[in-house]
Parts: sequence; C-alpha cells; structure tokens
Amino acid sequence: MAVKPAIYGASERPPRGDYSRARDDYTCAQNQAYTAADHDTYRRLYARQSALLPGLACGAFVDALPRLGASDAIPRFEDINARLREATGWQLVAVPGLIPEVPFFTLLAKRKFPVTDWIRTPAEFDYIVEPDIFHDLFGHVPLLFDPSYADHVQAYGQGALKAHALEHGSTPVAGAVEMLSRLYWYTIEFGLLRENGEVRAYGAGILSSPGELVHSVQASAPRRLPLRSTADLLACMASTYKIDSYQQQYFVIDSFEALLALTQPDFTPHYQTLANPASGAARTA
Ligand code: HBI
Ligand code: FE
Repeated sequence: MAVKPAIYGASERPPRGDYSRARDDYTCAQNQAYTAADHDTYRRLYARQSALLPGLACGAFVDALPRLGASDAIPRFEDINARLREATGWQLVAVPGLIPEVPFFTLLAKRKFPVTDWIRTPAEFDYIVEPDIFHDLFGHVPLLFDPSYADHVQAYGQGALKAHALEHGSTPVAGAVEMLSRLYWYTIEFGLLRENGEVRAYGAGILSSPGELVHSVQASAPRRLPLRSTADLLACMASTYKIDSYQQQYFVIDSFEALLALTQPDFTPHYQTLANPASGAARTA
C-alpha cells in the first residue's frame, strides 16, 4: 500500500525518500545500494562530528558512540541491532524518511527506532533540513544503549499515542500532541544535561550538528532553563521551537533517571492545565 509521507515541521519542501518502498507500518528494508560517495559522506560527517565531542557531548553519548560500529562506511542496521537488542531491547528499523506521527509513536512504543536510510548529498554536507541517516544514526542511536534514556524514549512513544487518543477522543484535549512534541524537541532532539556541574549535550539534533553542538553548550546568548520540576515541565510543553535555526533556549536535565521520573506520571492534567489559558503556564518563544 502506497503510504502518505509526512511533512516535517514548517518545511514546505516535498519529503525526500522513496515511500513506495514502505510497508503499512512505514518501515522498509534498508537501502542496499549506497554509492562510494554515500559512504564517504558518512565517513567525513562521522570524523568531523566525533572530533568535536570532548567537552561538549555528555559522557554516556561518548561512551556509547563506538557501539555504532565501523565509522568509515554506512553501517548495516542488523549489525547494530545485534548489539542494541542485547543492551536495551531496542531495534533499529529503516524508514524512507519522516513518517506521520502515529506510525512514529507506534514504533517508539514498541522499542523500534525509525532510522532514515538515505544520506545527504555532498553539497548538503554542512546542513540539511530533514533528518537523514547521519542525524538518526549518529544523533539518536548511541543513547538508546543507555537503559534510562532507552526507557524514556519508549515511554515518550507510549505517552504520545495516549496524547493522540486524548486529542481525538470523546472529550478532546486540544494540542496534547503538539505539547508533547515540544517535550520531545527540548529533550530527545535538543536536550542538555548537567554533569559534574558542567552543561553537556544529549539531544540528537545538537549532537549531529557541528555548529549547534558548540552553540548550545558554549554560547552566552541562549537561555538554559532547568527541566527539573513539574512547573519546568509545563514551561517546556508551553514553549514553541524553531526547526531551521539554532534554538534560543534549551532545557537542562540533571540525569536521564531524573527525566524518566519527571515524565513518568500521567500527562492528562498537564495537557488540561496548558489547554486552559487562565493557567498562566509560562509562554516563551
Ligand atoms: N519520522 N522518521 C521520523 N523521524 C522523526 O524523528 C519523526 C518522524 N515523524 C514525526 C516526528 N518525528 C515528530 O512528530 C516528533 O519529532 C515529535
Ligand atoms: Fe531527530
């Protein structure tokens, strides 16, 4: 069955990737025809980004990165899966690119991480709007080897399916999925962690970007807000974000265990609080 590709964020460009390959759940077999240029792009991206990590990436990421395997060519997902299944029970599944929210959340809820299987062109070496295989593999996959983080991502998927059902249920709670996708954005994509008193990056969008990795940790301009209490969580879920420029603010957690504990309780009251304008929950740009 031909599947409808998703349009990501505000991007108006047609989605990349060949969705005719996708199965009903939007997964596909990993591309078998990478060119020498594709492997060389991956090798160069990996070399540049891994050289930047010391003092900027969190320790758990630096420790887990080698578990992606060889860095001189695009890895086979099944090779990584043999190690990942053993570590946290997660599996990588190939997808043709961005997929609609419910199929995305459904895969996460089953501890299956969707990894785009095409890579940017050499001309896009420095920047690409859509997530490609380097963003997904280098940015998202290493921390899936960390048990607490891995549990958080699955809990996110389960919670997002609940939010979607709430939003489209008999007593709709407006914006529940958007509020939760802000949490995803400010943690899994652009999250910062405080370790040994220092700010370090753990979000995939930061870890796969040469410029934003430095900006998010070292620039004086962005606000770095705590993500520690329920009030902080509400502020995060009330904060919009930009998909194609550096963030003007970041949220900083104390640990993956603390993030998991903070996001464990049912979110329904949070959605209701935020959906009620009189609540006065922080509104930050
Ligand atoms: N699809 N393949 C893919 N990867 C994503 O990160 C992704 C997606 N679809 C939807 C989506 N992310 C957003 O809804 C989340 O960032 C909240
Ligand atoms: Fe991502």
